[in-house]
Amino acid sequence: MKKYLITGGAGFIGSNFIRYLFSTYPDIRIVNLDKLTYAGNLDNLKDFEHDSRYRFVHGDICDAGLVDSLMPDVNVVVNFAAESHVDRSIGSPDEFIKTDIFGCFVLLEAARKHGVDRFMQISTDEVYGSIENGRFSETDALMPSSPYSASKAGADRLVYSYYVTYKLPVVIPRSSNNFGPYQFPEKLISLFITNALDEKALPIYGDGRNVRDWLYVMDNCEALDLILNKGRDGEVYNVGAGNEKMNIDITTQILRDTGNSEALMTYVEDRKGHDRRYALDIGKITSLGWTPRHNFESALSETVAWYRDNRWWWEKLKSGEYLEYYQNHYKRKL
Ligand code: NAD
Ligand code: TDX
Repeated sequence: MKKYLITGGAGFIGSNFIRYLFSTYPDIRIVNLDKLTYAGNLDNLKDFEHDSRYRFVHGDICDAGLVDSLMPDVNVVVNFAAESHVDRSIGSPDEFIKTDIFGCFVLLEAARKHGVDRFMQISTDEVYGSIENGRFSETDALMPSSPYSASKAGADRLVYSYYVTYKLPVVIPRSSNNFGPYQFPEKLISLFITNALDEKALPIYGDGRNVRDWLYVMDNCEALDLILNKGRDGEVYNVGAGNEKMNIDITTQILRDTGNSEALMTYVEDRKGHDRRYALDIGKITSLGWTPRHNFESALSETVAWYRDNRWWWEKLKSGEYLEYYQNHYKRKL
């Protein structure tokens, strides 16, 4: 039986992945280790709270004793735990270095000591840096440009080194920008949808023409599961959907779907070191048997509908520390 240690499972992608696993494989066990930072939220998995197949452990992946005590009971490790927001990494990088690099090291050491069948490190397309034309393939050089992406690149290569040096059976997916339900309202799509539903300004950085390849979180979950089961030891897999969109195009659809006018579009100071474009060659994962199944425009509309129907989930998140962060970062009131 597969017994997973999923770290960061109370966050956006981790919680969607746990939900996906339980609905796809009823006979599994999952231990979810999460520190519950501002981004971790037990509401994301409320329906599994009393499920005997599921155990939540409140703790830090940097805590070697705790991690070591969990490892004997699992045979698959999936590391989602990270500080994940580029803007926060520009303001205060410390936690990014601790969690994203050192935390990953702690997990690797315990996995090596106890032996696991699979160790999947959730990496990101941002490790390649920005690309004006063309697409990055898995063998391209890493040129990360924010403290966030640099810490993810460090972990990505550290994981690879455990394959080469210790033969730990690792796989490393590098996914593009995810969107969907349960995303903390600080990322472009979740922030803009929730602001638009409240008829608040949508703060667009710079000229709004930066490009990201948007991937619906459920498509990503299917890709991650395939990589976990069919990926070759030591290999990296790009995961993207080919949905290259400028930020202003996304903004326009969100305004349309929420019945708002373009008057909410507000141009603000650009992000420091703002990567212009991310684009991935996905030939490798496609030949493993995956293609994204969701159409971008309809998945975005469904996502807007989810946030409209689930105000209980996000309204309380946009208070307290969040308001302080928002005000300092955007230099404006929400
Ligand atoms: P998120 O910020 O929503 O969730 C991160 C989770 O990790 C939270 O539940 C948080 O409490 C937990 N966490 C943070 N520090 C921890 C620690 N020290 N110990 C234990 N738990 C800790 O992030 P997300 O958007 O779901 O991203 C998940 C992973 O996927 C990250 O590794 C991120 O780098 C990667 N990724 C994200 C995207 C994206 O578009 N969101 C794209 C590619 C890769
Ligand atoms: O308020 C905003 N205004 C704005 O114009 C925010 C939050 C973002 N943006 C722009 C910046 C980017 O060009 O939107 C684009 C997307 O920004 P984010 O949602 O912050 O995502 P990004 O910086 O691309 O990083 C994301 O994708 C890769 C995730 O946060 C990472 O965790 C993942 O690795």
